Amino acid sequence: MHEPEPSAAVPYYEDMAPGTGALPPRAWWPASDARRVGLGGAWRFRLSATAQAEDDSFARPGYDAARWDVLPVPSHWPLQGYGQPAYTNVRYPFPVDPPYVPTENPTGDHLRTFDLPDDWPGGAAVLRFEGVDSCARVWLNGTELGTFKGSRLPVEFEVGELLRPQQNVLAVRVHQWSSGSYLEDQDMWWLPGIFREVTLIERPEGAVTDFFVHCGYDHTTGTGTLRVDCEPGGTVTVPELGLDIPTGEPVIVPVEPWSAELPRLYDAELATEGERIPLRIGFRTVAVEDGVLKVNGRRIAFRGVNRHEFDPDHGRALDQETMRDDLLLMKQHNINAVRTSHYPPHPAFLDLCDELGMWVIDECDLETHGFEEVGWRGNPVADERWTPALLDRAARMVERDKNHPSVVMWSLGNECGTGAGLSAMASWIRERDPARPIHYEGDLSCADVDVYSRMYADHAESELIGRRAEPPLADAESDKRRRNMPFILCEYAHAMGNGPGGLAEYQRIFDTYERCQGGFVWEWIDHGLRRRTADGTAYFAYGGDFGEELHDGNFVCDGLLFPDRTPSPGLVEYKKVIEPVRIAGDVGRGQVTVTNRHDFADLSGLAFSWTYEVAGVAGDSGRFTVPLTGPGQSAVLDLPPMPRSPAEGEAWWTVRAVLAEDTAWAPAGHEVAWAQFPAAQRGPGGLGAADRVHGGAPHAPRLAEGGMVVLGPGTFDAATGALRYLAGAPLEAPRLDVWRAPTDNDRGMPWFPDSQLDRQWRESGLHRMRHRVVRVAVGGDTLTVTTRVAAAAADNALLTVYTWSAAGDRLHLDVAVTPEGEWRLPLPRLGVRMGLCPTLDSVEWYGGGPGEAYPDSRTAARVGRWRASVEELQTPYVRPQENGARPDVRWSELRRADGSGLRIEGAPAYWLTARPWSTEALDAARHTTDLVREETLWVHLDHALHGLGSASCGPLTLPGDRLEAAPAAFSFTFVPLEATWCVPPGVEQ
Ligand code: IPT
Repeated sequence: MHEPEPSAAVPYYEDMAPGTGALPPRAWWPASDARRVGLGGAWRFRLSATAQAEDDSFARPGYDAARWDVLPVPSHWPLQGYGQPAYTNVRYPFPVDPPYVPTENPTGDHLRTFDLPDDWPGGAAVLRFEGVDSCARVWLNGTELGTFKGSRLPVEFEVGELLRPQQNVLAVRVHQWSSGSYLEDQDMWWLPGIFREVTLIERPEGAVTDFFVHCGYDHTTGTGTLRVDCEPGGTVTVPELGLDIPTGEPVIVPVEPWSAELPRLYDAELATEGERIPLRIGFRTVAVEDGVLKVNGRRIAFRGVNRHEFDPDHGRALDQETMRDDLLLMKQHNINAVRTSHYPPHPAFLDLCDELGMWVIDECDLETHGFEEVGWRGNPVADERWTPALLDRAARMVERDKNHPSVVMWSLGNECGTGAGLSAMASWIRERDPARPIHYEGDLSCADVDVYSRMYADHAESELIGRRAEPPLADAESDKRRRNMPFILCEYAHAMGNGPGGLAEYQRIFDTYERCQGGFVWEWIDHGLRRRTADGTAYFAYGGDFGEELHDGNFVCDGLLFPDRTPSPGLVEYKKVIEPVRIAGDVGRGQVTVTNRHDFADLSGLAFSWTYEVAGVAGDSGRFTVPLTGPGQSAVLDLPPMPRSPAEGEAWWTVRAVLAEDTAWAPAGHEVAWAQFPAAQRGPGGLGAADRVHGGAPHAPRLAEGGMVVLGPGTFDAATGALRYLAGAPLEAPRLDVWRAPTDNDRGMPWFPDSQLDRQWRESGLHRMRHRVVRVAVGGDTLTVTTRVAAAAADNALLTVYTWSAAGDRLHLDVAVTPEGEWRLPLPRLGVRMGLCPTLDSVEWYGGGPGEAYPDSRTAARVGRWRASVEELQTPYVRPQENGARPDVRWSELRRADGSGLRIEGAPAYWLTARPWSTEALDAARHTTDLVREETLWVHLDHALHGLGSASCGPLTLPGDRLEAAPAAFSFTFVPLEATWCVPPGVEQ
């Protein structure tokens, strides 16, 4: 696989060839009875600014590195205080001049000595690197072993002859930039270093050189086939199946199959003369049949994510616990598939996928996206001089990962355009492993692949593809082939900032069309790097925070998890949208239909229960007995009779499906799916009798001294009509508000001006609306304030009439909005904003919760009585932006620690947002630490919000979730909960 020595003219780090001196690639196994020595830990380290600043004398035994620094291995040196990380998405951070790299080429010399354990047997041994970014040259005891590239791929060198019992000197020179960098233009931080383990592995006489477990499952007979090819030959035992067979010989036995849902593994052992290797075998067959991707004879549906390896402190140097945490979080959120974007993950991750159950598309460490910037001129995948490097990468991935049942597809790489190099990779892979389909997204002709894969295709196009009715390719043959392929969205629903919106609509398409076999949300986790302000407060840094000359800002923070692995509202929404059980209530019939949307599992692992809630308070509850319900089947369950008359309030059924027993990924009781449906509807806007606090007799407005109008608990400015005091407490009057701190999705795509709502909104002045008081009218029982809300330089406006009335201690506001003139853009929001006293810190509401929701991301919100502090209502998007809305709020109560406060009822129900800083401050902030508590609690009571969409890299907000300017009317009732509900400091009562 590896090429001979590079020509003298080009240094090894610029040679297109993959490297020198390495052993042929082979399978990875986590353990065997051969000895291993981990070489991680404290190494000596020296950083140079260029590749050739230092000679190689440091590699010789006896070199004194006592004055060098100490660096942990594995690590990325820019995250250990040497140089800086840098982020670009598509653009190379150096001139596109392949295969040459800048003279400024940070180069880290790594050095350590080690002794062999006393009982080290001698003989052959290999030195293995799991991942070094991006190019290394290695010496052991002064002898050069070779050079290599391919950052996320392993490499091994034979070292047995060079080892000594003590004081072995291992020297590794790592260059940040190499010819390999042209092949590694993934959208992520540029982070050099020895970032995965270095291990010394004994290779006894007769040890396994390599092995390939071929395992299939025949769903028509219920049998598995097993053949383990091994060099040298040996035996395979599978005690549970009573198997003890020679390698190379196939057997057929009845087995339970492996799937991501039921990850059945059989413990086995491979033994050759010199080595015993524990194996875990999963029987499954992957095939594309009749235009559908099937495993074990059944269509599967990906509910996936793209996973980069990331940790906010360690970059791509992940420990095993973090890998497991990722998978547990995925399983707990109903995710069943991972695309390893855009490189093979740490091999231990795939072991965990086998064990816990996950469909994996294993992607090669290859992306040349930056060539798009130069019209794809010089693209390595279209230049045969690079083909050996591409084949080397394909082989190192396939050989390493070929024994994992979880890996169901190979992916050639990401965003490389098209070229013969990709075809060469595909042919090699097909030949080596015909049992797995091949994926690559970047070639619309699908010449080399088995599935039609796209990224960010919008809903309408995905639906068309689902019908196999997409516009034809020019070449009829290719068109026919492609039209008969399964369709997946290898990236969709860009999870940047607040979003993605529109997940449920995608899921409907996946559930409707057999051809649409799901997709992979972009992406799993925000790659924000943890940094601290001068006073020690932590925040997450993104592109541009390290003085990069070129960067792509916070486009690196587009995950379903925050950098510290806290689930974002987007993940909670995704969990609900992809839940593997659909529960639908039919109150008329008194029944619930439960549909099993698993592909393999029946429902016996789940326990189903109901609760009956009135006005958000849980009443009776009970359990259902669910008959055996296979994948794709439904069961109809009977609801109990309605427990009580729902007269006292709005009544709801909640039906939940939870794990019946502990699993490897969550304890018994973990909620998998749920549904709510109303038992009866009461009162306007869902307000039941019990939800309303009764007022007394109506008040008439009266003029008071100081130019004020008093109406019940409200005191107004007679000239402007603004509410100045409520039950004696001053406030910022509620008034129309249409602005929000634009989300990343509002900002849209730099390359697509139509997607840039933020810019369009600002151009039309929605962030600087002025309120002209047209008329203040006091009459009868009401105070009516008519205003015209408009932006400078614009002639369109929102005519807004506030009508105030009062009864007892209740102050009531009706708002009527009428657009005037031409409104081409959707409104960010439509509601009122008011400023209250900041000590109102505790919020209780009856409505949707517990988390935030927006019009096109609200399936996870359930109706109930929820409670949160103001701080807990904030969602800390890495780049601050609109967040925190709670939907369908019938009433909310904001209270101080002493229990006094304000109750706000809505008719109809409203969106509640409360934050300790203004929209303007949120809009201006770049990092979470820019937000400082103000002396005002800003409360937004919105009648409507514009949806989120996922236009930061994908479809705009769908038409049904756009907030078009249109006449609207909505009401609020304000009820002070104590006479002294909010007294600002220094104000006498
Ligand atoms: C696509 C990339 O494949 C992925 O790595 C990431 O950059 C994602 O977009 C956006 O975050 S490419 C895009 C230009 C469609």
